[in-house]
Amino acid sequence: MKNLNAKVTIIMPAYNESTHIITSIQETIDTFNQFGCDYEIIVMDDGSTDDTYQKARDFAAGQLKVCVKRNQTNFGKGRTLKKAFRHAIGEYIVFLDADLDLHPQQAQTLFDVMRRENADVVIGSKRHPESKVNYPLQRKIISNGYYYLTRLIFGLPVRDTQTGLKLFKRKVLQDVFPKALIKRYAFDLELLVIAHHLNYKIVEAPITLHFQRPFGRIKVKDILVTWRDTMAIFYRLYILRYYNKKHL
Ligand SMILES: Nc1nc2c(ncn2[C@@H]2O[C@H](COP(=O)(O)OP(=O)(O)OP(=O)(O)O)[C@@H](O)[C@H]2O)c(=O)[nH]1
Ligand SMILES: [Mg+2]
Repeated sequence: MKNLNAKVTIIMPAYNESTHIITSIQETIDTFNQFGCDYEIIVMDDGSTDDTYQKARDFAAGQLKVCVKRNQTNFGKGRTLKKAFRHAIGEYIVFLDADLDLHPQQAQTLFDVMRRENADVVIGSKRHPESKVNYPLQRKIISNGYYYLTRLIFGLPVRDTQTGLKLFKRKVLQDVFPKALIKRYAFDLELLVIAHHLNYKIVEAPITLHFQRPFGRIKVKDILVTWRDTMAIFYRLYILRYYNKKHL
């Protein structure tokens, strides 16, 4: 990372992350200081109902490299990332979940893979053979089901689209975001489907995942809506050819 002579923007979407947010920002600062590259962190509160925003803002007051923004109401992660990207000035953009399931140190692996494989997008993947993951069986089943489904329909060259650590070259997001409709669910998938459709090279990297929440926040309703939104991407890609159209 030391000889990376371009700025990195880390976007951290946060919804009701009061318990983790300060450690999460601090760990990210420490990590990127260690990396020795130029960086900025954008924390984007997504209309949290707890004091995530206040905590982040107070903490960031003394920090030059951290900026905190917020949505007045809850938009969902996808729209939150898109909005944050408008403020980003880095050549490389890292999406990092605020719950610290994935330590920011792992961004190094993503940068290594990007360089080695000359990739445009590198995504952390729970299904990479070298990944160390420890998460509940129920989530594994959901994740497997989703993998086979998306593989079958979209032929994406990846085995896990959902993990909360991703690295993009700036150009990719500039091209992809305007085309994305970003329903609340299936947003990660839509970004990758469009990037793949535009012939950007997407590669997976191994991650180590420490599941912080004893019970994930996913409910049955979420799975059903994700299914619906996934089908909508299918429809737009193959039937409407929506992603081929020019979008401003
Ligand atoms: N659940 C949720 N997360 C959001 C939202 N907006 C932003 N986020 C952030 O998006 C990231 C991923 O959300 P998580 O709820 O951790 O999703 P997950 O990792 O798939 O699920 P968990 O197993 O519960 O951790 C976190 O940093 C959240 O704070 C939202 O509307 N809902
Ligand atoms: Mg999480």
